[in-house]
Amino acid sequence: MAGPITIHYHRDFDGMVSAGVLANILREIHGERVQWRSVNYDQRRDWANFQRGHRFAIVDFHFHPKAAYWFDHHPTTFLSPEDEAKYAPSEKWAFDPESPSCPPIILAHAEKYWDYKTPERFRDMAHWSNVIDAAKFESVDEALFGDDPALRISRCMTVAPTVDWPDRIVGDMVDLRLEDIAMRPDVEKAWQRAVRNRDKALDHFPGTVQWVEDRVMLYDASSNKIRRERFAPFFHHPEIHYAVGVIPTRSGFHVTAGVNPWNPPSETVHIGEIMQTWGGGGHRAVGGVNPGGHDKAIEVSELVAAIVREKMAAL
Ligand SMILES: [Mn+2]
Repeated sequence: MAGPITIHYHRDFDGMVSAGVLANILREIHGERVQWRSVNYDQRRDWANFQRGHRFAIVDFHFHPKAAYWFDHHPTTFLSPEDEAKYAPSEKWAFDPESPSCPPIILAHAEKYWDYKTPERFRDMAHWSNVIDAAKFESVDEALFGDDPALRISRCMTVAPTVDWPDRIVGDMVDLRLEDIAMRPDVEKAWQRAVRNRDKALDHFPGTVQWVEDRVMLYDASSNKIRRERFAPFFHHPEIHYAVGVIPTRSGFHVTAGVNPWNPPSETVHIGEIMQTWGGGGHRAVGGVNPGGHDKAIEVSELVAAIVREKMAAL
């Protein structure tokens, strides 16, 4: 019998569910001994040598040709044309960039290839993975204030007390329901802290707004002192169609732009294509670019906002 297999997963809600689901499947169907650990973007630097000599699986993260099992839905999954050439759908690998999140890919695959019977709690987790990863919330209020167990656990990730804390959540997801996990005292404590952060971020946001014109907003949240909440623009200004802003990253500044999911215009512009002008990218609805220093990021954000306004006016 081979040694244990390690599942490496993307550290967000659908990534954790993916790890829990695959761990359950490998244990129940394949009789594997399974462990799990999250991956982060820094580990892409020496991707070819990732976990060399070990048996591993990867879920909701970049394709690796040595992965014993691999499942993902990110269109940017292949780090090189060489890697992409090594991929073909198989009994152990599946890729579906159309899937809103990763767990449904794994469950469909296991039912098809391994005669797996998906338990109800995994259907529930897969449903919430789709909602959260594709931001398909019914309203801005649900996105910000929803307290379903899945939304609590997802928001807790913003204040994970230790790097290996998500591993404990995955361990619970293998066997427990979301309701049971959300009731754990450490999850409840993290949730309370995350809620306080959210409320601070919502309070801070109006001070970052530069202007709102023609249903386009420009904001500058580049200060490190400002807490950020992804949907704050649409909470404070539900009438806008687009928000464009600057936020700090670990290595500089990021210009982000996105459509209001709860008030899209009747005809949309392609944000990802606009961002390509400065070397960025993204989808039609949302995109971003890292133009370098602070002043450059501010300049690019102003240009992006102006282009979005122009294109909207021309529709
Ligand atoms: Mn993910």
